[in-house]
Amino acid sequence: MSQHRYVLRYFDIQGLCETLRLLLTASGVDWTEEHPEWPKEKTNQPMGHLPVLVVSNADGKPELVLSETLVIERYIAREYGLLPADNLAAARQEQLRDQLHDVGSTHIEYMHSTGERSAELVTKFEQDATCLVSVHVAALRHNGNNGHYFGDTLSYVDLAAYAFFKFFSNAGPRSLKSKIGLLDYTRIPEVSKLMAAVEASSSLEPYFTAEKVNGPRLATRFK
Ligand SMILES: N[C@@H](CCC(=O)N[C@@H](CS)C(=O)NCC(=O)O)C(=O)O
Repeated sequence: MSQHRYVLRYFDIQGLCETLRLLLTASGVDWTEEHPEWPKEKTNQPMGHLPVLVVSNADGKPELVLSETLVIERYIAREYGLLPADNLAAARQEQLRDQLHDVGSTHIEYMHSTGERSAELVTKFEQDATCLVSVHVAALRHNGNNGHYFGDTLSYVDLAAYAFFKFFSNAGPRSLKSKIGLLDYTRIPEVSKLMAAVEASSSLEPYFTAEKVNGPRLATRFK
């Protein structure tokens, strides 16, 4: 069992945090979530934004208050064996994860954009999402199309991809909606298999049980 306890601070939405929630659950660590009052609590965060992970020792004494989504994810994934110790093997996962993050970021930027920039982002989303699907399908096939990206167990990129495709399976906003169909995993057999494998993981049972009890989180606030 872990020496550490964790508090995840974020808003009560999927947003940037669903991969992290999956990682913390799959790791079987002691973690809870808090939703700070915003913007009242903004200046109390080390970098002025969320997510933040408070890492405490077994006695509950805070050791580190960590910011930046991808850094937090990798700290947890490395700590609990969801990223391999070998740097090259880890980099293979991280490049796939960053590609997912980039397409997600384009979507977020699109939600705040108007006019010409908005049209540019629709084109960018289409190009990048098309590339992403071909890269991820190739990676899943390369691993024997067994529902995992690497080997035959759950890993960091499995969880990140699960969160990503689940996010986009909710109805998309405005004109990006027509492009979001590119990421409809029910039409991509390799990704459907991944989604089923993640949902069948016993280590994630608390995550899926909580989702049933609490209902799925809102995909985004930016309507
Ligand atoms: N680079 C940061 C970005 C974090 C970020 O933009 N967080 C947003 C929520 S998704 C936030 O805190 N917004 C409220 C604010 O900045 O006041 C990360 O990846 O963690």
